Amino acid sequence: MMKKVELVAEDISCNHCKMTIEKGISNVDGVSSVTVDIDAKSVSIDLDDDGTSVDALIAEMDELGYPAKLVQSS
Ligand SMILES: [Cu+2]
Repeated sequence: MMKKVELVAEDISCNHCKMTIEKGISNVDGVSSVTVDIDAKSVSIDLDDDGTSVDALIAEMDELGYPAKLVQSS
């Protein structure tokens, strides 16, 4: 089952942030794709594994230096 998660992180400000987050989150188990929208400060994540929790994604965002909140998951 595919699952989508959208996070928002207020500290996203530039292309460096985008690249750091896209690289870091794509390394989390179960993540099939991740796209950062700099203007919206959003992180859109496609999961191919229901076992990957939103908490794990938010923990990785913390590790990367971008505290994040859940917008929605489906
Ligand atoms: Cu930046």
